[in-house]
Amino acid sequence: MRVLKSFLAEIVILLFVATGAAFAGGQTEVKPSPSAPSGPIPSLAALYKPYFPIGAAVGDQLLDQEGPFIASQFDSLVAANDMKWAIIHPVPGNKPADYNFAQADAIVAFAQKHGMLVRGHNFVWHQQVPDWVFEGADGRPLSATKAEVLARLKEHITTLIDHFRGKVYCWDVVNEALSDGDHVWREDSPWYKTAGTSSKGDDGVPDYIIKAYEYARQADPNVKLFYNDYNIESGPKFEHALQLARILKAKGLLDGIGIQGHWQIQSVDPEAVRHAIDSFAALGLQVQITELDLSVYRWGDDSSLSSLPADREALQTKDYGELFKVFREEGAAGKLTGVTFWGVTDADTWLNNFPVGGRTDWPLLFDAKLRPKPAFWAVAKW
Ligand code: 9MR
Repeated sequence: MRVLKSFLAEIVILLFVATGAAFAGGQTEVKPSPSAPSGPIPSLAALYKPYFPIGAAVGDQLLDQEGPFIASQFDSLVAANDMKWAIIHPVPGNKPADYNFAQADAIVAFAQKHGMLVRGHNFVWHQQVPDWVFEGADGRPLSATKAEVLARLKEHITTLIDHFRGKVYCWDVVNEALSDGDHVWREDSPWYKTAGTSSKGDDGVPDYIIKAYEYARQADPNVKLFYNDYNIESGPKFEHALQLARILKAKGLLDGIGIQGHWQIQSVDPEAVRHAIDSFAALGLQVQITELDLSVYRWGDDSSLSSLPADREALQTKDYGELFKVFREEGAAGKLTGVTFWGVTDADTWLNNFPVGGRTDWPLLFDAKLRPKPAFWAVAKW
């Protein structure tokens, strides 16, 4: 029976791949799908208006280069890097000169001009945070007291929320604080090392996490506060995220969960994603997909392709189509309130440098020349 099942499954895959190859129009070259109408392409933002905003992670340079295209396809933006601590607050202090708002302000101004939403990303992360945040008076790494670290955190969060008040509607307050391994918390984070102990009554949640949400709530009770992480749709990390969400929600400190959505073709499970969205929504939280991309390499595969093979493109098309079916259903049910792609085209994806430096990947809906890929049509036509 099992043999028959796997034989049948193989036939289905072969059929799909064959159709996909025809669909993609050849071995390596990417052509519009036969179902793609000629002429201007539809706007994803317009198509998805009844469901949720469609966002993209950008930098100010990308907006300079591709502004009109981005404004035509998306109705929400997030700064891929420009609101992160290392960029926006590179040196100690709280004078205007200690902050670098220029790039982030350019993104916000663009969004306002085009009537787009802006997500804020992020206050607390173990990456892209300067060493000075954790240095004590002696200047040694990680020698700051917990009180010093928390005071800096409060100043930073309050300044950013004040600066972007009314312009940024939600913030990823804490990003990726959960461990990928057996432990619950990411213990090698400088935040955990300096301010990771937990106060009585906080259910073991590290103080820096609780405090970050408290400072943000105090600074603006109207801005929506998110916890954002990857791989939280299944496995132990899902359970840990659910528990953290429950605790923060019970304290009145959390409004939403960001499931990042850095997935790979063939291994993403849309039904697991649906289950995770349902589970977080059942806590009374909004849920967003915040950093969507679908690598054409399986996790752990460090080979390098020089062009996108038709079979992988077909699988990517299928996965995007299935994911967005779930997204529309969850959006219509009021549970999913946003989907943001981590980049605009395959030319500007972070995956061209990760996990293999310099390797080309094709994880997004538009190719390097801004042409819609078959995956675009799987998302745009249903
Ligand atoms: O896209 C960002 C890339 O340009 C930076 O080099 C990188 C630094 O680690 O961060 C990328 O964005 C990350 C996001 O802020 C949080 N989730 C994972 C994203 C990809 O690394």
